[in-house]
Amino acid sequence: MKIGIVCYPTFGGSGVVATELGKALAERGHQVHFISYHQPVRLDFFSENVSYHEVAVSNYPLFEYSPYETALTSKLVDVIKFEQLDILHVHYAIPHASVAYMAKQILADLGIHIPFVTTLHGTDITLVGRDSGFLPVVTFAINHSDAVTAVSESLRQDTFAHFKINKEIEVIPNFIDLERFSKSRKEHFRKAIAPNGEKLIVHASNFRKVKRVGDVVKVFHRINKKIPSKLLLIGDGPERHAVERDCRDCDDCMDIRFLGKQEAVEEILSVSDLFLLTSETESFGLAALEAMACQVPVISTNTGGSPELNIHGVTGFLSNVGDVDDMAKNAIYILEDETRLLQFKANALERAKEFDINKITPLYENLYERVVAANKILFGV
Ligand code: GMT
Repeated sequence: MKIGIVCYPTFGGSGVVATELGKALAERGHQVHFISYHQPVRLDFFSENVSYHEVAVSNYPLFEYSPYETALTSKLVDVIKFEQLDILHVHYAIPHASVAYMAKQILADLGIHIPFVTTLHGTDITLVGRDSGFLPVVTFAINHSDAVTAVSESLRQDTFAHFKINKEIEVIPNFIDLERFSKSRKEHFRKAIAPNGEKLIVHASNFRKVKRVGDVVKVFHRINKKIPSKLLLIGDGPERHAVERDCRDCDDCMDIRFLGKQEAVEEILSVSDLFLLTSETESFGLAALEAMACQVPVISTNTGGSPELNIHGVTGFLSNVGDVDDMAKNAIYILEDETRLLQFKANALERAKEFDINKITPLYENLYERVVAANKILFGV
């Protein structure tokens, strides 16, 4: 199949999922065309089945806000026409779903009928999409997608709750490449960070408000009082500066390290003992899945799709949003007993295996086949 993938190229979860899916599809023999305004971060290799098409964003002085949607639509029309794509898969509804709809209409005028699949990732529904400034467009674009997927049952329910949706939404969860995300021996790294055998606690995110990174630090203070530990914070984003500044005034400031954006997250996860995900809402929690694949148990909030991944008392624990005392209590329970910690680590890996990329990619392939077949019946092409 010839598949076009539209995504955000940044470190965000939707871009990572889109890129890893495209790579897996290419390995399975499909021709994959990525279309974005920047080369996706994980698209750092050459494959004869992968092409990248960059959208040039105009800086014409009249535009205070560059019309990215128009540029992306034109690029889609051009790539779909020239490369004769069979299907388009857009990740994150805003603005990709409405752009795909527009491109589809332009191409229909030219006698080219391409179907598109929209994957909802989370904040496009739970935060931004619900905003009245976006709602009518997002609703329309979802309803006019040829197929819609959500990354968890919770996100599927949220979409029906917040938008007037008249079509089915399939759940296809996030997935993990277990070859890349596996525990590797990085003891020298662990020794450098935790020279006295301290436990290593880790958090990774884009430091947006929704992640409540301040809670991560609060949970850490409580853990560190009982069990000597170090906290590693991976990633960057709008809240980092404030959180980092607050940490500088803390007694255990020297136990907290801000690592910024990291390519080889799996190497850090490999030496970690516990992952903290304190989000207000998390449609799936890809970062937690990456940790679990590296045998790191998870202390998370119980909102959104987190309970569909993190099994309370088995792979970690779930607490109410903001209940840092409960999170710390659960973290200490896992960390204070070495045998218990090892059991939680093993459980985390077993759970992660259920989201193996080799199990999930065929679900997308199957969806594409159904959508393309239905499109053929509709247009006789
Ligand atoms: O805020 C983020 O984590 C980024 C965001 C995105 O769309 O780039 O992530 C969302 O999509 C991920 C991939 O499907 C999910 O694993 C994350 O849970 C989800 N984030 C939120 O719902 C906050």
